[in-house]
Amino acid sequence: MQNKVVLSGVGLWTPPHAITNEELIDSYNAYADHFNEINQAQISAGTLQAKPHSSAEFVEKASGIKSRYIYSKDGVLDIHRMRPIIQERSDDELSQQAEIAVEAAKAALKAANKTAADIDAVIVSCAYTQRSYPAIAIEVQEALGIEGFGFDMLVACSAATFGMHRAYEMVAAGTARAVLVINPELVSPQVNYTDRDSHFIFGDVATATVIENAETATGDHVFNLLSTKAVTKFSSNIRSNFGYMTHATDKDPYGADKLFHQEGRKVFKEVCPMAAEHITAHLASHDLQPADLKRWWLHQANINMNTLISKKLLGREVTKEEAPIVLDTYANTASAGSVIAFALHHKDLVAGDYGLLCSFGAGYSIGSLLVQKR
Ligand code: CO8
Repeated sequence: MQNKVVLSGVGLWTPPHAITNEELIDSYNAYADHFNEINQAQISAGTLQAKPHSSAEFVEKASGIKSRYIYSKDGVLDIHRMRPIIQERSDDELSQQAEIAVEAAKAALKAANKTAADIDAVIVSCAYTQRSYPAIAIEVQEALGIEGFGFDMLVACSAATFGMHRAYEMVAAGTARAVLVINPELVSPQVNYTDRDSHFIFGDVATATVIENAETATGDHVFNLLSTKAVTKFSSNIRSNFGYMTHATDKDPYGADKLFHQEGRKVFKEVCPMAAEHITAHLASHDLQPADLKRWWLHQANINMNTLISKKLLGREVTKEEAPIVLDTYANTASAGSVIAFALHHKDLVAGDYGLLCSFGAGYSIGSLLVQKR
């Protein structure tokens, strides 16, 4: 017999700094002008392409993003640097990623009315970890004083939902009473701020959820976790080649292909139908129709993707109450987008209301959780 599982608390840590489209684009355009000036000879000879200007109007229209939060604003807008400045910490200090993970985790524990003693496992699940080992999750476990075990998981855009899936399975199987799933998405160091196609896409954030046995849940907003569904299909259309092998390949470890890059249009075309099909099948397994859901906490990569997916599902435009958008202020935060949407828009649901968290993107990967307010 499986235990009944609930999502009993969510936490959100928002960085103290923000960069608006206007600030980012002013800096990019100044960088492009400087690049074109110093490379004028090669550009005139046709051996190098001039960098065209980026535009705030394009960014908002193509993505819905108006601003993004960032862990460290220093350096990003400096046209001679174009990347954040983050000081290396000693091995005795809490790492940056663990630090933001702890902030989100504390908020989730508070919301779930839980203490460290109630948690049996910590999963840190995100697009990148700042090192391979020791696991960030184990560092967080230590910082919070949690017994049991912790491990890191990387599933890019679907890291948060897939991490919650693993927590669901542990609690259902009885191998953990409660699991803390944390998504410290410190992605700005991997953004290529000199690339016009992608410099505007990402922001930093940390989110966390408590997944626990229904019998122990005492939080104010508890959601029965009815089921999980996941699918992956290999694609290189969203890719970063950064990794430990660069030490042996004699290639530039910071070359453009080692940072985030994508074929955005292809991603859009291929992922939207996959996500709509996935969601329809997930709901059908519960004899539910899209119209039966009160809320959609969708992945936050692009507003036009969310509009298209929800139109495919419901046959009409969804309202912001039904499918909240947070990417206008947070931008794409890798796997954390649907969790931010949940964190900011779940308290008004009443007992019996259904909702769905769903991520989609790099991998490709799609992950969903069907929940019902208790
Ligand atoms: N400013 C002005 N014009 C521009 C710019 C710009 N910045 N960029 C492109 N253009 C121009 C192009 O040159 C093109 O011009 P032309 O028509 O003359 O050739 C025109 O605008 C249209 O270009 P696109 O076709 O590229 O524009 P789109 O409308 O497709 O919009 C998007 C681009 C916004 C990237 C869109 O395709 C998109 O969002 N696609 C979906 C992408 C997606 O969801 N990706 C997943 C992201 S990955 C993820 O979520 C987590 C991964 C792990 C985290 C990584 C963290 C670092």
